[in-house]
Amino acid sequence: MNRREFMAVGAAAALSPRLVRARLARAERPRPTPAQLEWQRDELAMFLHFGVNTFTDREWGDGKEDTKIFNPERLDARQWARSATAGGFRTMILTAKHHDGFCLWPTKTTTHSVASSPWRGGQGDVLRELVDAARAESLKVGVYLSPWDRNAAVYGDSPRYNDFYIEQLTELLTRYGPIAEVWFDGANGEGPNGKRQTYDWPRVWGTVRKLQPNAVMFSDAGPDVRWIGNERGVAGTTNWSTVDPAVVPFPGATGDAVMRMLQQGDPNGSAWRPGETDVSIRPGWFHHAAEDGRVKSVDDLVGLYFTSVGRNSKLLLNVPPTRAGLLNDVDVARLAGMRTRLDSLFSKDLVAGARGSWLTSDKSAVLDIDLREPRRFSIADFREDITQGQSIASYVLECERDGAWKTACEGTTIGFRKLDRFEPVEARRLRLTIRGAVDTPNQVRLSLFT
Ligand code: FUL
Repeated sequence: MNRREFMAVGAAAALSPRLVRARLARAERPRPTPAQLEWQRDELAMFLHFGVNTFTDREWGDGKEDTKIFNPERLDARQWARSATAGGFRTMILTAKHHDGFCLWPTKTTTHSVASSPWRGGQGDVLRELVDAARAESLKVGVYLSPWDRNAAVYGDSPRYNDFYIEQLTELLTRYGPIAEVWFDGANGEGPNGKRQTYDWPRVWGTVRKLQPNAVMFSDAGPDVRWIGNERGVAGTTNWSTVDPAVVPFPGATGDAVMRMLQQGDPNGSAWRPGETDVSIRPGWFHHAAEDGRVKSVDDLVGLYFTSVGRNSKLLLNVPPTRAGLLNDVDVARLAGMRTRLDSLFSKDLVAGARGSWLTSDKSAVLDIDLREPRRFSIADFREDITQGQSIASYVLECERDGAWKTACEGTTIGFRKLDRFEPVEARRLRLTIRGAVDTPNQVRLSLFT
C-alpha cells in the first residue's frame, strides 16, 4: 500500500507515479488504435438514412423501385451539416446504398442510382454534396454500404457479387477523400428460399484497410468498432471495449452469446472493439411524414446520451432527411436542444480545484476527495485513461453525511466515460473506491455536476 497526497489539477484526479510504473510493466492488454481513440472521443455521430425509401414511405425497399421517384428538389447538405454541428456531432454517416440497392452516388457498377433519376438532371451525387458540406463544417464523413442488395442481379452468385461489392466500395473509398467510418450492416431478410450470398469479409476489410487506413470499420464483428446489440440506444451497464472475436465471427451472427458479447464485451477479450450505439430520432430509420409527431424529445435524447456515451459507448443518432432533401425543423430543433441541455449539465465541474488522495494496491484504489465546502450534485462522471486499455471492473462512490459513509452511486465498468445520475446529494467529503480491476487500475478522472 502506498499513500500519496496531491492537489487535483482541474478535474483530474491522477494516479500515483507508482501505479504508472506498474502499468508500464504489466502484461500487454488490448489498447485502442489512434483511429479508435478519436472515434470514441468524438462521442456523437449523425446517421442519415436517405434513398428511395424516403419516397416510397418504406423502411426496406425491395429493389424494384423506379429510379424516377428519387427527386429531393430542395436537397441542401449544408443544412444537414449545420444541424450536425449545432448538435455537437463530429461525423455524418450516409446510407450510400441501403438494402434496395439504389446508389446515392453515380456508380459505374449499376444503373440503379441517382444517375437514372430526375434529380439534378441525372448529374447529382448525394455523397459528393454531403462530403463538401461536411468539409465546410469540419465534420468527418462515414459511409453505409449495405451488403444485402435486393436489386443487384448478381446477388447470390457469391464470387460475382463480391466483385461487384468491392467495386462499389472502391468507388466510395477512392473518390471522396478521407472517410472516417465504414458501416457494414448485418441485416439480411432473405427467407429460406431467398438468394444466399456468402460475403468475403476478409477481402472487404482488407480493401478498406488498404484504401482508407485511418477509417474505422463498424459491424457486429468489427473489426474496429462493434454494434452494441440493439437499436434502442442502450449500451450494457457493464460494457468492456474488449471482445473475444471468436464469439461474433461475422456480421449477422446470432445467439445469446453473440448478443451478450455485443452488449457487454469481455474483460479478457483479445481485441479492442468498442461498442457503437445506433438509434433513430424517430420510430423509423427513414423519414415518414406520418412520424413527424413522434420525434424524440430533448429529454429522450439526453437520456440516450447517458445510456450510450455515458456507458462507454458512442452515440450514432439517425436524423433522416425528408423527401425535400432537408432535415425536418422539429428534428433540427431537438438536436440543438439536446446540445444546449448537455452543455448546461456539464458546464461546472464541482471537483475542479478539490483536494484528493489515493490509497492504492494492485487491483484496487481509493480516492478521497475534499470539496472544501459542501456541494450539491446529482451526476458523477468517471473516465479511465483508455490509452492504457480498460481495467476497472467495479467501483463505488460514497459521500460522508453526518459522520457516516453513504453510497451515492456504484457500478461495474468505467472505460472511456461512465455517467451516473442519482437523487441530488450534498456532501463535502467523498470516497471513490475501485473495488475490482482486471489489472492495475487505470488513471480515473472524476467530475461531479449539479
Ligand atoms: C438495420 C437495417 O435493416 C435498417 O434498415 C437500418 O439501416 C439499421 C441501421 O440497420 O440492420
